[in-house]
Amino acid sequence: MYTLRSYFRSSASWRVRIALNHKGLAYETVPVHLLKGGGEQHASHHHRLNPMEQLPVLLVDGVPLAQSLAVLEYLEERHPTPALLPTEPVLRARVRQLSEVVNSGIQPLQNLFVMQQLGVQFGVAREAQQAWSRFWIEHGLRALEELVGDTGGRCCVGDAVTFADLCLIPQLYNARRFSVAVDRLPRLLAIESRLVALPAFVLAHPDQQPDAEA
Ligand SMILES: N[C@@H](CCC(=O)N[C@@H](CS)C(=O)NCC(=O)O)C(=O)O
Repeated sequence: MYTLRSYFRSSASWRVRIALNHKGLAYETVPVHLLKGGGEQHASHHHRLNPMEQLPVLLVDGVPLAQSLAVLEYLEERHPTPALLPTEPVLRARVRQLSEVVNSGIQPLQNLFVMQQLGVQFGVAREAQQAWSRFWIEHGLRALEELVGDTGGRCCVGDAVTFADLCLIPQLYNARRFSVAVDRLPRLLAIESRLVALPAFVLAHPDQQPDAEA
């Protein structure tokens, strides 16, 4: 029923992998390499599935769904338990707020295509591209660190796993890849240490994916 077009290090794909695992849903992974041959996401077959030429794409009986948060909302509606959103409306909005800090406030600014275009269109050197990404990751994660001071318990919002946690974990992984000083984010690190022990998160980690590379 479910096929996930994914790349092992894609943070947006990672969010969906955690959700599928958390809800105990079987799925087949179809790896799409984001770098090989200029990026398989730009191939015409993938373009037809997602004209944004991005991952993830979740095929539901062959119907392509993209934009990871829309996919998470679909999974939550179709498979409500175990839930990834609280029931109380303000808390649901909080979860979505925190998720969007990552989804629209960080990830799009540090995405591969943005960095590539900084180089190709504007002649930005590799080190400066990295500094650009690091800046946006630090900016967003510091906001998240403050926010979980109000909303957080064992997880980003309260004590149960929500969409916000699914967004946080891959973004912290990216932060380390860009040499962000994550030790300045103690609340986020404490939440991370609890989440990474959960089976749904363990199985979704890039190292566990069929296309994992050293
Ligand atoms: N808002 C989108 C972001 C999707 C996205 O940027 N995916 C990245 C991987 S995490 C991608 O496919 N990048 C391809 C590229 O930059 O060319 C979502 O949540 O699905």
